[in-house]
Amino acid sequence: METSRIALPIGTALDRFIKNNQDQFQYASGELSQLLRDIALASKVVNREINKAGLIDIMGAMGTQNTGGEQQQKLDVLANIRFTRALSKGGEVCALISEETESYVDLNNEGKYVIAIDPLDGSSNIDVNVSVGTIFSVYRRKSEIGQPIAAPDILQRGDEQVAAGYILYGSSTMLVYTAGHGVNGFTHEPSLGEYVLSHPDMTIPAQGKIYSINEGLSNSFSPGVRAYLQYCKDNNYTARYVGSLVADFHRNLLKGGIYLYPPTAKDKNGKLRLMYECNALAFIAEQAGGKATDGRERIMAIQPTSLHQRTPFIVGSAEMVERAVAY
Ligand code: FDP
Repeated sequence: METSRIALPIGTALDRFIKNNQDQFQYASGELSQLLRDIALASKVVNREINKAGLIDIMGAMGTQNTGGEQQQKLDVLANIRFTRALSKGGEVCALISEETESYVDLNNEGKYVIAIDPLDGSSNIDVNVSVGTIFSVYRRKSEIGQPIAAPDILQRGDEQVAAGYILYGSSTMLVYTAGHGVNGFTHEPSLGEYVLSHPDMTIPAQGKIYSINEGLSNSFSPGVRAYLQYCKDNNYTARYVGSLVADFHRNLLKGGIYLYPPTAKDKNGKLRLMYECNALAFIAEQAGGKATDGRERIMAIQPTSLHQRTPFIVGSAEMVERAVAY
């Protein structure tokens, strides 16, 4: 009898995959792969906490606000602590930009990398057992190692990312990342506590039938956005909107579709953050064959001028994004 019939292979674990593909990392010297492993480990801890939400007292608001003036949830704060701790202990990161902290966190002058992270995205979905995510971008520092970090280390364009990814805490937990050589997805195997390669070489269909947008805000969309939404309806597209960016992005990546968060009356520049939400997803989208724009230029070409800058965001299947921009 074939051995694989009595003992199914578990596949390639994330650690093994990273080691086998070490040469795909720019400036491969081991630190970047260690950093990814640190993120993966912290995400497993966060995953464990999220799974217990409802049983222990970690749901609900902290009573504090984040940089955007939004209510911080206990799990937001917890996730921020977990990722900050993991990344500061590793020693590879010199600075950390997070949705949860006003300024960047200065970690270790010897570190080679700068991380921008939204530790827990979609926080309004935490209390109701709907998918949430973590989004991260990795940049190489520009200043000399050993020196204090400076503005050019922090305010880098998306095009300068050396790796980016997200973790989706959904019906299963997945980690999806790119280091600039395609996109690979790993599913968390809870009994082993390992991420296992489940979605090698992910590509997004050039055209899909799904559009994702908070249409409740449509009264304040521009005529162009409204016309595009009408086009979607006229062509029998299907509307899908979880309200958790990672979940909406992930679904469209797998099935083909478009996600839009345009300017609104409340958020004149859109709601989403360039540095720790849009850039990472734009990098993944482009690596998978899709597109990401603010309606005028590629997301990754935008030069950030502040840490918590917002941007309109249109991302997904290439042909759908092109059409939306034409409107
Ligand atoms: P949330 O406010 O719940 O954290 O980035 C924030 C975000 O969620 C995204 O995850 C989500 O796609 C979007 O905001 C939802 O915004 P709306 O409620 O305005 O649709």
